[in-house]
Amino acid sequence: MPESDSFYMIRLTPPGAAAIATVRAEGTSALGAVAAEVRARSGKPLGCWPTDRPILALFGAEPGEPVVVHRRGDDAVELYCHGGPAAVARMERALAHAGAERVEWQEWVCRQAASPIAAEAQIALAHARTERTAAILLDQFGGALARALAEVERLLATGNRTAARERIQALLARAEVGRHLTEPWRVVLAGRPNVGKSSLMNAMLGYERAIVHPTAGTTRDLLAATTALDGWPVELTDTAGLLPKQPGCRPDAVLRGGTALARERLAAADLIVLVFDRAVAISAEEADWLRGWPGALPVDNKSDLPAASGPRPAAIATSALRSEGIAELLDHISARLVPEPPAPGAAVPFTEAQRARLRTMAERLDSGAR
Ligand SMILES: Nc1nc2c(ncn2[C@@H]2O[C@H](COP(=O)(O)OP(=O)(O)O)[C@@H](O)[C@H]2O)c(=O)[nH]1
Ligand SMILES: [Mg+2]
Repeated sequence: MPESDSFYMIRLTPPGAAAIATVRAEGTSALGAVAAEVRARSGKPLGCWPTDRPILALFGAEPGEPVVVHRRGDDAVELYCHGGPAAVARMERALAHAGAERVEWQEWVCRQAASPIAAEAQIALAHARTERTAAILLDQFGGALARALAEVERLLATGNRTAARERIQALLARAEVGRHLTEPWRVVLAGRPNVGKSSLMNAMLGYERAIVHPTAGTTRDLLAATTALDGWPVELTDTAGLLPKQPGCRPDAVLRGGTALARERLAAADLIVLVFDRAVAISAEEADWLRGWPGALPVDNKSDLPAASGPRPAAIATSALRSEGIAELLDHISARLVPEPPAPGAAVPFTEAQRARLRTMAERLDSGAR
């Protein structure tokens, strides 16, 4: 913690240009140091400024930079300045010159928070991309996970190992959701060239992210776009297509590179959407992919065309061309990613350390250790 006569500053807004940036100065000498830099039209010293509302003031040497200042008590003050990096840097330089130590916002959050879990939730909230994931993190900030863990400890203390193990299992069942509160789910479109993967990607996103062309091999690289499906953050990746091993098929080096990247991305995917062209019979290679990725979601695209004869897998029918079946496809994807969404207020472990701790507890209980 800082020395008794020192103070520190925290940038509370993320780096980069924005309309307004917030810098907080805190510590016993914070008010004195800021007072030397700011002046209000009333001429009153900062120590006399109200704490229930911000005041428009000027910062620095004449003519001074307009800032909004909110005195937060006797040892904390927040400065809201123009959000451009130069304006923030100038203010921070002046505060550093007056003796401010820089503290990162994460550390400041940890100092302020009621508990370590609340601090972690607040930090994770800064990375939540959707309202739905933010609401789950807010529940954890409000104590949902802390209460569930306290209950596990109470059960263990009273020798109720079976009930404790069940509670831990229920928490671990939400581990995947917890992981994706701050990282998007990765959904990868795969299939032969020309089946309509790029068209489906565009239809799912609602804008033209990928180039669509009748020439096979149009998509030669990975194309990713982040979107939200049913309130869950999802990174959709369109691939170059998996090349059929046909005699006479001579893909160039770029396309081969794109295919290799596609395979890498497929290995790391949370869900593979395997796209077929309904107007073409399923090839032996496609049948192999179906067997090789039993968890993949099969999609029969080009439902506007007559179906080719021959057996086909049970699949969701879509026409990317006519935007048909897209809503059903999106519903199926979100149901696959989150089969059981946590109920409001449910406890969800949201950091790797929390999940690891729960797994260790489960293993110890299973092995009969105390
Ligand atoms: N009739 C029909 N054509 C489609 C459909 N989806 C894509 N196509 C066409 O199929 C060709 C290949 O599409 P594209 O999205 O580039 O396929 P990709 O190689 O799998 O990415 C293009 O000419 C598209 O216009 C569809 O649902 N119906
Ligand atoms: Mg494509």
